[in-house]
Formats: sequence, C-alpha cells, structure tokens
Amino acid sequence: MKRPLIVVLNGPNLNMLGLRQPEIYGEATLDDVEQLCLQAAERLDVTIDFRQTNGEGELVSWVQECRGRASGIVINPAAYGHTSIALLDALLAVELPVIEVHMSNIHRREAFRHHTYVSQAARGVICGLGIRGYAHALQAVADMIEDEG
Ligand code: CA2
Repeated sequence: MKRPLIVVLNGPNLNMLGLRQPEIYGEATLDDVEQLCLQAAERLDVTIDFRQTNGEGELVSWVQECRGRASGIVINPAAYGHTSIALLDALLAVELPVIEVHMSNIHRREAFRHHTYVSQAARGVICGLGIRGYAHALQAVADMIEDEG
C-alpha cells in the first residue's frame, strides 16, 4: 500500500535555525529538524515532503498544491502565523488535517505572538516543545489520517 504523504511546511527565517538566537530556539538546525521528521515518518509509515520558504506567496502556493496530493499538513508558519490571512484562507481551502507547530511557547513571549491566524485552520496547535513538537505533530496527523481513512 502507498504511504500517505504529509507535507511539512516551514515559514520565514527558519532557515536561520541553530545559527542565531539559540537561547530561544535551541541549537538544532533546520536540517536537524528534517532528520527528526524523517525518522518520525519511518516509524509512522508515512512519507514526508519537508520545505522552508521566506516568501508568503510561495507558502500559500505550497499549501494550495497539497490539495489532491497530500493527506495532511504540519506547518510552522513562523511570523506569518501571526500576520497572514492569505495563509489562513489557503489552509481552510485545502480541507486537510493541519497541525500548527511553534518551537517556542508563543504564550510566554511578546503579546503579538499570542494570536495566530493559522490556529483557526488547525486541528491542533503544539508550542513550547522545541523541535520535538514536529514529531508530535506528525504523530497527530498520522493518527488523524488513519482514523479517518
Ligand atoms: O517558535 C516558533 O517556532 C516560531 O514560529 C518561530 C518564529 C516566530 O516568529 C514565531 O513567533 C514562533 C521565528 C522563526 C525565526 O527563527 C529564527 C531562528 C534563529 C535565528 C533567527 C530566527
């Protein structure tokens, strides 16, 4: 049987992970996050497509491309989560199970990080668990795909 595809999307500046601000985001790089996701995908018997972009339009296009291609989405929208109604609209339109991830606990940070538009399209939100949040998010989406056939 073909493995379900889960697309793992990463928003702006996450390519800098591990290179700056380790006190907030830790020392792992985005390549480390991808490795962690690949290991989780093996365990869960799913395929992942792991991507990062700094462009809001590109992120919106990648979400649109998930329709008919992917079975679920894990997204760390980074700052676009707090600002982008376009991203919210795209996530609502694809009608797929979405889990939102933030490595830091956005509720312990500046007030402008407490709200995210993306949360309105997400089945669940994981924050504050560091890069492990991605593995938990993949587990959650894989469970949803299995439960909902
Ligand atoms: O905690 C998260 O995962 C965030 O999505 C990270 C975003 C931030 O805007 C969100 O409020 C919370 C920032 C990603 C930028 O990552 C950097 C990593 C290292 C150096 C500079 C930026």
